[in-house]
Amino acid sequence: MATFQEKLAQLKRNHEELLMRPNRPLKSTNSIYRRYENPIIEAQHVPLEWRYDFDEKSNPYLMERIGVNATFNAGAIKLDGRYLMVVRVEGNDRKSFFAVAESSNGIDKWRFWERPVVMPEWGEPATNVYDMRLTQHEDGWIYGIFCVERKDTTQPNDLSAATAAAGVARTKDLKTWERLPDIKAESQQRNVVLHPEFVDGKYALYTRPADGFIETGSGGGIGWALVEDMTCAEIRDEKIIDARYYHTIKEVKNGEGPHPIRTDRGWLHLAHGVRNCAWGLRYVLYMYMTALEDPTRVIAAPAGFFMAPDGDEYIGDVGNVLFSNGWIKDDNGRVLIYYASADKRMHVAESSVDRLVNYCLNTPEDGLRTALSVETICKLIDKNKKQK
Ligand code: M1P
Repeated sequence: MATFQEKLAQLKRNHEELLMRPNRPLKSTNSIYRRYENPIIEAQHVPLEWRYDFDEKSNPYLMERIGVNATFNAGAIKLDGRYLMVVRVEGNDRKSFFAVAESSNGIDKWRFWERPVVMPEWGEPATNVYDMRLTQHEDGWIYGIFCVERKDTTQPNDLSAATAAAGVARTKDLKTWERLPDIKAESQQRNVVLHPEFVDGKYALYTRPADGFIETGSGGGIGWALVEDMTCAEIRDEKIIDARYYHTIKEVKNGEGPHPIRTDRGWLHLAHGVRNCAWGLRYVLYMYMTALEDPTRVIAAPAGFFMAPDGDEYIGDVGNVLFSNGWIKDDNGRVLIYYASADKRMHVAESSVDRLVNYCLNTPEDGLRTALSVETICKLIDKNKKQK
């Protein structure tokens, strides 16, 4: 029988093997992006020190003491040549927290830093925090905006009643975080994202107004609001820039993903769209572009989804969900899209600015009626007939 020390050594070897596992690109099925074979961060990547008590006296069976359920919905940033993700780590107790993971190539060998992020509280302590969007703003700070969930005390008898607000923190190194006041808003807010540049001398926010915690209700889609000061931000004049629409992939709700990427042709956006079906809510990723001189003016809106769950990605805690709140543009134009499947684990897909812009500017828009979809296909057939 293996001794405690032998079992511990084996556990550490297995963990190290997982962390060092190389990943390889899959053949692209659409020439827009290519997925990678393995998820890049799973619950098992979380350091053993966070989960196991290594003391034989108190843990003779070498049991896992603090289980981790999922690692998903990560914000991403490239800092001093290092690829970093602020991962949403969810314990078996359903509480999410943030933890930074690092890779030297942005693809594989991701490793969590020694400790999770200790995020200072602001106001009424949150029950849960999640889905951080990172923005290196031209003011010199890196901002993290995330969902702050609290019990809705106005409905004491409904144990599922909650409120969502946008929490804000800023940092220079992802190690020390200064918590700022939550963004004031009339409606519930999730999926709030800070634009990387000043607009008219103000900070610009992508918003997602909602009547309730789950239902967006009268909230019409992805909104936009300008604020003077991130240390006391308030959403006042909010306008919808990317509306949800009947019988589209964003019929029920949508939300901005990571902050948009500046390109020569406009701002490149990644977002998620949600529709309902007999299986429940289906979350897919879609793209759109807005004008450089006016980031609220949509200049391209390719029809349908850009990425939807595939194979094992369907299965997890919340099936039929792809979600992305992080991507990184390299200096050579490579774009690494970090996305989570089924609220469970992180993946990467690779593309480039040129490809994504070409995809956005040349993919037909949604005609919103079946006859127009057929007309669009027929036009393409006719065009192809002329190619000899
Ligand atoms: O379960 C799917 C997603 O649901 C929520 O997203 P949204 O606010 O757009 O509905 C979030 O809880 C998100 O974390 C989760 O992945």
